[in-house]
Amino acid sequence: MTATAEPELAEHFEATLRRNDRIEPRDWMPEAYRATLVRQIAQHAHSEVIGMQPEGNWVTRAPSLRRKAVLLAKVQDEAGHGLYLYSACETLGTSRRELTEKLISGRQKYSSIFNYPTLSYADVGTIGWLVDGAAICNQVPLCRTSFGPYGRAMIRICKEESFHQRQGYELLMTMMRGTDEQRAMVQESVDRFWWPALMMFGPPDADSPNTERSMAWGIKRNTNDELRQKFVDMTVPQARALGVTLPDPELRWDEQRQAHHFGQPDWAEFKQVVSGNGPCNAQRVAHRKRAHDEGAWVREAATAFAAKQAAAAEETGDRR
Ligand code: FAQ
Repeated sequence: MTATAEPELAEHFEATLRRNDRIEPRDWMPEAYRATLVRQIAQHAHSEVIGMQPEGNWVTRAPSLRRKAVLLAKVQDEAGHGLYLYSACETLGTSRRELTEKLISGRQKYSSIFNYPTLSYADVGTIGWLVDGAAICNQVPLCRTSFGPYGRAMIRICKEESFHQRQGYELLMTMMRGTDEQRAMVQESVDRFWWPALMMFGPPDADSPNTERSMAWGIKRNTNDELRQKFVDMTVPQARALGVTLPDPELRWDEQRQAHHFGQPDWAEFKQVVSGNGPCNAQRVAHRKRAHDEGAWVREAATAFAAKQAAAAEETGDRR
């Protein structure tokens, strides 16, 4: 059998992308495509796992049993999303252990949004509404991403994120129907989360080094600015229905573009946060490292149990 030459494999890869078919783990792929996917999927997985912390902060202080049960379920869903995504990375030859080590040693990123503190219970609702809302805008197109395991994981994740978004909106709506103090809590929370939510989509297209190539490979289906615009257009009527003001004096409907005009987030702050200098970066990573260290005995026990079972199965097989 003769080995297929690389130009032929590359042509097969390109033809698959042109047909809008999926690339699967055993298919040949350029190393840079593989590396880009591992970078993006790992960053996404880390975001889901670190993203459990800000809301987890309110589990013990949720105001009712119902709210506590909903919040616990939501936080657990995020852990599940992390696992689907780490598994997608494993199909590319990178283990979850390796990725976790990179996260806790600060060599891999996670979403900037989770470096902001959750100061009031209203933040649970705002995260559901704005953060999960932004996540859905960004992730629905990723269901059509060119790498099969990533796209399939995203389909399931998006279904759950859309439930999360609704629970956040319902929580805020309940608070807005409450007392003046509750309404003020919601507004204060929205004021803090609006700009960081816009930053979740990444730098403006002109400053995004990865977008062009990721779009050509069908990993990303839209640019950062396109998705940010979509999010603003989707959120403005929701804010109106809720009765909150979005803290952007430039925000207005642009009749000509049939889209909202909006101001720019503080990109210098974004750079600080993604370089590890956000308000909670050190705390988030230290917490993740502590949980990882404290779980070492569980991993060791599971490995020893699996080895014992394999040895027992081998022995039974030998006797047959
Ligand atoms: N935060 O060239 P680009 C969630 C980095 S999940 C931190 O534009 P790209 C669910 C970027 O990695 C939220 N870093 O990069 C939930 C790159 O760095 P590098 C996470 C950021 O990849 C809800 C550099 O800047 N979602 O919220 C950020 O083409 C509630 C240059 O940027 C995903 O990960 C940022 N915001 O586009 C959980 C979705 N933006 O590695 C709990 C998948 C950019 O070159 C509670 N990811 N960077 O040094 C994506 O769609 C893309 O990776 C983008 C960035 C759009 C985030």
